[in-house]
Amino acid sequence: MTTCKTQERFTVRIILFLLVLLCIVTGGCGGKASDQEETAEEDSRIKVGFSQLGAESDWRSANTASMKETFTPANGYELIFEDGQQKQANQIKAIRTFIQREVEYIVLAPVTETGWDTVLQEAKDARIPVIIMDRKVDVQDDSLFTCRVGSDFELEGRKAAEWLRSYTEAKGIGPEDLHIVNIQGTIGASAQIGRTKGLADAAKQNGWDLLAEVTGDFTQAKGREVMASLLRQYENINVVYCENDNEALGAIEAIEAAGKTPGLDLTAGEIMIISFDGVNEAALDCVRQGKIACIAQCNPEQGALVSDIIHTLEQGGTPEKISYTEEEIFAVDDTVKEIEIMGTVYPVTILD
Ligand code: GYE
Repeated sequence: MTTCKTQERFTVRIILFLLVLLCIVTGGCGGKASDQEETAEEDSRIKVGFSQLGAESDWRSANTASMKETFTPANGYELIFEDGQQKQANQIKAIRTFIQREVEYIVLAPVTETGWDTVLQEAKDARIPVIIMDRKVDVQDDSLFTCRVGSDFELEGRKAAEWLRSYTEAKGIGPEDLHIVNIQGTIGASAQIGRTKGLADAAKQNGWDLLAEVTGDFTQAKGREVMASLLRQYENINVVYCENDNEALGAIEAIEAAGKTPGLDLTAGEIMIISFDGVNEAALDCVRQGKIACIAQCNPEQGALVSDIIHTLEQGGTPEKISYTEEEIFAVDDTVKEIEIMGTVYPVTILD
């Protein structure tokens, strides 16, 4: 059904464009040629509604920028952008507005996984394809969205945990000597669910002491606040697993304010920080300084991938249901050169 509508629109656009072109060539329509060209160009733009979940982190700002840079009039798009400010209700409202405004595609970066069935059914009934970007949606019926572009968050978590396992093993630190706290992302967000699972599974398998899991909401302020309170609660924390870099920057502030040192030398009493994203320059600098030991990259450059999907759909094609972004692992210490997860080897990029 969706494909039919897309083809219809494609044909209408071509006819419109040819008609205007004919008018211009024959001079038959009167008026200025440039006005007609402009109208034709505006009519041929693909109307896209994008519901972004918020602006909580540097990753999010980079992701929004990637979308805005891609979905421009020069690239043949009209973009309607809505910021959900971390609230699912706002995102649902935005989707309903997009439907009313008869956009041709909806792009949704969902704040949490569940609760989307009704509104996505409404979009489907209106025959508007929905592309999920970044986090996942957990819906009863997968045909409620056309496809998803984003990261494999559990894999990111496993990579970070495997780096920690390899590093501490190489340094002769026993698993029972790792006392870890997890500053989680926004609860219920795929990036939180996957990264939390990656660590929890590894802790179980390796016999690590996972002291606490507390949300830091993916923000620097909350990361700082949560870390300060964890330090008061537990004396023996020596690893902090932050589910994004903004939280890590906040955790570093709290650790230093408590007179402790973020670093890689656990035997000297330093506290090791592990994190995700690798977008923020300040966080990458912290890696260079050893204040963050390892970052599992999360790639926010997803605008072009979404645009490719729309082009495929415009031509009547079927995009992959899920496309994952390519992601690296960053560290400064070269003890761990690569890690292996389920038979796949991932090299570690050493920053200098
Ligand atoms: O890691 C974090 C952001 O969903 C991948 O959300 C995204 C995460 C990202 O706030 O910084």
